[in-house]
Amino acid sequence: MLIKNALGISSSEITPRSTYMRRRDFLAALVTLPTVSRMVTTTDALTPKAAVTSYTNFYEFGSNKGDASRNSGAFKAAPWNVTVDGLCGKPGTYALEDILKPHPLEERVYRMRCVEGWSMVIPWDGFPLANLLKRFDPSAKAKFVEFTSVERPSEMPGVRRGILPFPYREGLRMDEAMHPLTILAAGLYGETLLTQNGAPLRLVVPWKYGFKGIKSIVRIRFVERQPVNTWQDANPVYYGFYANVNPEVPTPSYSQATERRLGEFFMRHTLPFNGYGDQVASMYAGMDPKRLF
Ligand SMILES: Nc1nc2c(c(=O)[nH]1)N[C@H]1C(S)=C(S)[C@@H](COP(=O)(O)O)O[C@H]1N2
Ligand SMILES: [Mo]
Repeated sequence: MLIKNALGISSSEITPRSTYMRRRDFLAALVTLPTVSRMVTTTDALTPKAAVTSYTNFYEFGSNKGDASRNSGAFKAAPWNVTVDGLCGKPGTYALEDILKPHPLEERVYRMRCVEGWSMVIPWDGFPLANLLKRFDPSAKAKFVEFTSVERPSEMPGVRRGILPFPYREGLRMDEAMHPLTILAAGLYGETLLTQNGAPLRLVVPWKYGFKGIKSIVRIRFVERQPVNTWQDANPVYYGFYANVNPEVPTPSYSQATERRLGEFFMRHTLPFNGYGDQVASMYAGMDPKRLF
């Protein structure tokens, strides 16, 4: 019997079956991912995998860092469908395998910065969002892209308690969505995503605060108007739409000038656009920097 994961990769092709079966008891469908290229955007050391997979924000499972790894036993990331619709010529609902098939995974080592003041360096396995969006033939009227996370009360204790206005939603302006640094990730550290990191498919936008990186995506919609993202909906004083990392603009609860890299003792200075300014700043020319948050 071949056991295939959501990506259609047979694990028994990669590891000896006995090892796989043993591992499977503990890790459900964690599977090694083949990647075709590597883009490293920082000389900073990688954050250890144990930290990346345990220090997470995923409010559908609770508001504490360990909640999504502890409280997600009932969550099923397969089978999985993604709907792409709105202002485009070819809307449709596709199985995850068909979403991923035309897009070979690349390793992208990105700095990540949460608005709470911590940061990480993560080797993602993903592909440019632009490549996916183009397949759906977005119309000229589409100015923004809206993303929606799965909402399953029976599998998600944070959803049952209504700790945020779910389903979790996010948005990007079309040029941000099409930017070559913007990826959809299906894995990290060479393995399929664990639930807590947004299995089976999540957004990664390295010049923005972490909350833009919406997890467990089920819908991508082309829209004309700027969408309302969940954190802005919950608390517009703290959270904006653009959420570009900006050390000059403090939020009511955190100065954004410095950050603590997980695993390090000393604080680091936060860089404008999280250090990606040379690649992305031109998209915001002429805009009020206050609005960038
Ligand atoms: N659906 C969903 N996506 C989400 C969140 C969430 O609560 N729900 N939290 C966001 C926040 S605040 C951060 S910092 C990143 C964290 O991603 P990581 O846990 O994989 O590092 O996920 C983002 N995506
Ligand atoms: Mo965050």
